[in-house]
Amino acid sequence: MSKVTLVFPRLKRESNVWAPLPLQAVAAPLIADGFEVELVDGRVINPHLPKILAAARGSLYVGLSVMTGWQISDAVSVSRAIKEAYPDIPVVWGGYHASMLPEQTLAENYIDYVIRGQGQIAATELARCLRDGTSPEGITGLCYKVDGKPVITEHPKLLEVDQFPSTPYDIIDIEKYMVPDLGTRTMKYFSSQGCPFGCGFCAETSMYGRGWVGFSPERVVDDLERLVNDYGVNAIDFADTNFFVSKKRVHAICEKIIERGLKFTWAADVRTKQFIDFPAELRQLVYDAGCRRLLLGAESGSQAALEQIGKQTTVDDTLHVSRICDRLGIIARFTTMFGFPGEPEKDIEATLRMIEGIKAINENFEVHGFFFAPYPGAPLYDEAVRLGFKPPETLEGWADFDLTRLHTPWVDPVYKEKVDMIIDFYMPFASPGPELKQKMAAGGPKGYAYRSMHKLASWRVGKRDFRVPIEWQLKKRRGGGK
Ligand code: B12
Ligand code: SF4
Repeated sequence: MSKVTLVFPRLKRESNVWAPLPLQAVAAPLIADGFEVELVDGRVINPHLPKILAAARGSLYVGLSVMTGWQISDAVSVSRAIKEAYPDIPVVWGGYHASMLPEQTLAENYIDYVIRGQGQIAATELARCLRDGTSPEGITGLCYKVDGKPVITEHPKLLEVDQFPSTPYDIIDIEKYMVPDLGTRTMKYFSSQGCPFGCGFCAETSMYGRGWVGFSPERVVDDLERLVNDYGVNAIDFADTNFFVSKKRVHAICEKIIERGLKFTWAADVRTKQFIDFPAELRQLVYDAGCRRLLLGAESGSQAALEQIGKQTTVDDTLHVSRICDRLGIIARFTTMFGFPGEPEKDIEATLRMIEGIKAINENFEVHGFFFAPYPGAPLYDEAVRLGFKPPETLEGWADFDLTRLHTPWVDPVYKEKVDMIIDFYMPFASPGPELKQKMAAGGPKGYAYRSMHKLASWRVGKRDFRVPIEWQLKKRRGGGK
C-alpha cells in the first residue's frame, strides 16, 4: 500500500498537548482514498527524529504542519534530516506559515512542495500523482519548483468541509491528548474552518479569505458522540476560530446534544457582539447543552484601539457579555492585547479599568494578555512593515518570531517590559482564573504563597503601583509567570 507520513513538529512550550487536528484533517481523505497514513507527533515522542525517519522510509512524501514561530526550527531540522536520509522523498509543508509565505519557504532546498490553505484535497491529489508518476503541477493550492525555482500558485478558496471524511482519532494515541482542562479528559475537536471577520492582528483573514464553512449539526454531534462513548471524553475544546458563526447550526447542534443525552461540557471561541446578538433562549440552550467556557476577544479597554484593529465591538459589549456569562454560569475567558501601531501608553490604564469593570460584574472570569506581533497574513502586517518592522528574510529567521520578543519597532522596550510584567504576572494574579484559584485554595506553604501573591498583585494593580517589582523579577529569574 502507498504510504504518506505526516509530522507535527515540536513546539517550544506546551504543558498540555492538544490533538494534532490539522494533520488528522489532512489524513482523513488520504485514508479514504486507500493510502496508508502514519502520523508522527514530535511533541509526544522523545527522541522524535528516529521515529520520523523510520516512518518516512518508503513514503510517497513527508508532510509537515507548521505555524509561524518556534515550531519552524524543529520543522527545519526534521525536514533537513529527511532530505539527508532520503534525498528522493519529497518534503511538503502546509499550515499557516507556509501558506502565507510560500516563496520564502520553497526557497529552501530541503522543501519540495508547499500546500496552501486547506490541505485535504491537495494532499490527496499529490499522493495520487506521486504514486502514479504523473505531474502534480496544476493541483489547486500546490506550489512547487521548476529547475529549483519556486512556482507560486494562487491561494485556494475555502471548500465546504462536509465533503471530507470524519476526522480520524484512531491514527493518534488518543490518551496522550486527553488534557485535564474543562474536564478531566478534555479533547480538541474542530467543527468549522474560517471566520468572516477581519481583526487586524489575525492571520485567519488571509488564510481563509473571510470565508467560513462548518460540518452539518448531525455530523458534529455524531463525531462528539463517538468521542464521548468510544474514548471516554468528558469535555470538548472546540478548535474552531469562530464556532458561533451560524445561529441555526449552533441551535441544531445544542438541541441534538441534549436530545441524545450526551454528557460532556465544552468550550469554544466567540466574538462578544455575536454572543450578545444571540436571542436569550439560544444562549440558554448553549449553556444547557454543556457550554461552560467561552473565549472572548476583549482585546482592549480603549475604543480607539478596538476601532484600529477592526474589532467591531465596544468596551460596553465586553462588560455586557460578562454579565450574560455570569448569569448563565459560563466562564468568560477574555483575551487582551497591547502594542498595536501607535498605541498610547494610557491604553494600559484603559484595559486595566475594563478588567476592573468585568470583575465588578463577574467573578467567574479569566483574562489573558498578549503583546501584538505582526503575523504574516494579518491585516496589520503591512502597516507594521511601514512602521519599521523588518520581516525575517529566511525561513529560519521566522523561528525566532515569538510573542516574548519585540517585533514592534514603534514600541519603547521599557513599555514592552512593563506590559509583559503586567500580563504575565500581575494581571493573572490579581484576577485569578479557576486554575490559579485552585492553587490558592491549597493548604501548606504553596497555597499560602499563591494567596500572598494574589493579595500583593491586587494591591499593585489597584494602586497602579508597579515600582520595584521584586516578586515579578524573582519569578522571572525562576522561569515563568503564573
Ligand atoms: C489549537 C491551536 C493551538 C494549539 C496547538 C496546535 C495544534 N494542536 O494544532 C497551541 C495552544 C499549542 C497553539 C499555540 C500557538 N498558536 Co495556535 N492555534 C490553534 C487553533 C485554535 C486551532 C488549530 C487547529 O487545530 N485547527 C483546525 C485545523 C483542521 O485547521 P488548520 O490548522 O487550518 O489546518 C488546515 C490547514 O492549515 C492545512 N494544513 C495544516 N497543516 C498541514 C500540513 C500539511 C502537510 C498539509 C498538506 C496541509 C496542512 O490543512 C489543514 C486542514 O484543512 C488555531 C486557529 C484555528 N482554528 O485554526 C490557532 C492558530 C493556528 N495559532 C496561532 C498562533 C499565533 C499561535 C501562538 C503563536 C499563540 C500564542 N499566543 O502563543 C502559539 C505558538 C505556536 C508556535 N509556533 O510555537 C495562529 C497561527 C498564525 C500563524 N501565522 O502561524 C492561529 C491560526 C490563530 C489565529 N487565528 O491567529 N495553537
Ligand atoms: S480574531 Fe477571531 S473574530 Fe477576529 S478575525 Fe480572527 S478568528 Fe475572526
